[in-house]
Amino acid sequence: MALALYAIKGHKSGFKALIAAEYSGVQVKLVDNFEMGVTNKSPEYLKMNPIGKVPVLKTPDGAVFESNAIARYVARANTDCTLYGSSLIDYAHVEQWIDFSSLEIDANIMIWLRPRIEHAMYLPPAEEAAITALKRALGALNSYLASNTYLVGHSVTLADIVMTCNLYFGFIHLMTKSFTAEFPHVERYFWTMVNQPNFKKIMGDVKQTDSVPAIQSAKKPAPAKESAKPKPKQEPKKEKQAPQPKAEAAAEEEAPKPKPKNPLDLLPPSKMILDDWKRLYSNTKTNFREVAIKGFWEMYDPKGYSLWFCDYKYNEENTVSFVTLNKVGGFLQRMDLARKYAFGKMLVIGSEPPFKVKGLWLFRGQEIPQFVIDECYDMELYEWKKVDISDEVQKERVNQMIEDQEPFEGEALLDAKCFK
Ligand SMILES: N[C@@H](CCC(=O)N[C@@H](CS)C(=O)NCC(=O)O)C(=O)O
Repeated sequence: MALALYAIKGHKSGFKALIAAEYSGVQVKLVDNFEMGVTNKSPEYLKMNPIGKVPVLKTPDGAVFESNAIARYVARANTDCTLYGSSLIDYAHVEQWIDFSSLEIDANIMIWLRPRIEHAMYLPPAEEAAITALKRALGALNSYLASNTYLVGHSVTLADIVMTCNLYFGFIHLMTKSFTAEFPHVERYFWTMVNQPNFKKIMGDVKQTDSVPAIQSAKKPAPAKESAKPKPKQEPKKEKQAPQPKAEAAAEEEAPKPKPKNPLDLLPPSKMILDDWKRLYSNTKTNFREVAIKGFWEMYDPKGYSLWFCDYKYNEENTVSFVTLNKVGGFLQRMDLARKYAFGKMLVIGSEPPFKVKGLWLFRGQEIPQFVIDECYDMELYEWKKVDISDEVQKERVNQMIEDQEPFEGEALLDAKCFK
């Protein structure tokens, strides 16, 4: 008789046991009528797993909880199965990689992911530390995989199953191609594994994410007091719950709704054509002050547009240069929705950590557009101050930010990014 697995469909935790079962030939069946939040809160379920989490495996000898323990049980339930290698040292190495993938990879991925697919608290320093630790682990894994096809020996073991399932959530939700490109052996390993027939049967076609989902949590750090304080709002969700197999997810998609007009399109026309400014900015290669900056002020329409300085509130956390640059890069990516209505410059300042992040933004209208505040969660990580263009000092600061003047406020620039 098949062992009963209480698990969320399409979730990596259940995949571990199901893939192990494909290799070991042990019969495991998902409990059909399992309902998250109901079944796992029932008294019978709590007898099997007192914390009420999933998955749980029901066996004739008793229930097992914790997804790795369940996968171990399924691997060992067939004594002829080679998922543990063939020697004591193989066995130790399988356990070593299971622990590594759980503690160094999965734990960090979940810190990064939970505020984005659940309503877990979003703490920028915790996320930054998790991404740094994840990159360190992926770097180590990458070095190992440069000269090894599998984690242990010359065939798939339980270590590969658990590692691949843990990487799976990273690949499908968070780690875009630009993130994983730094770890080519991990990429090669992951795609080789998910294309093994026993993996594919359970996981289906795996597609790497091309964006990082927005924060869902309303429990973000409270914004500091300032004049133009964007209000925290619940973010649009990329996913509402644990990932489901593609077909199911597609079936649940709503019919497209007609797109409402952006209120900024209803403003009185402006003499300033944003694209003309962006073109002038991009095409000016020399004599920037005389050509681009002068041109900017000639074009600038203070009735139709407003200028804003932004200042990152958590500069003391910017201790790792690439993490800081990625953070700013992510912000600009998420601003994509405002391309028709905005131009921005973001400076990463300082020659050593902690780096300061400051920016200048030009927005259509007199306020920071509400849809930007609503949809780009980064907005509340910055203090925003409207530029007073009657103040020559502020105007000169605008010029310096547009032209990436170095030193800027007495410091070297680590990088300057433009949103146009
Ligand atoms: N370490 C556990 C984690 C299990 C876990 O966090 N399960 C989540 C679903 S992915 C859950 O049951 N959450 C419900 C809850 O926290 O009450 C494992 O690997 O099995």
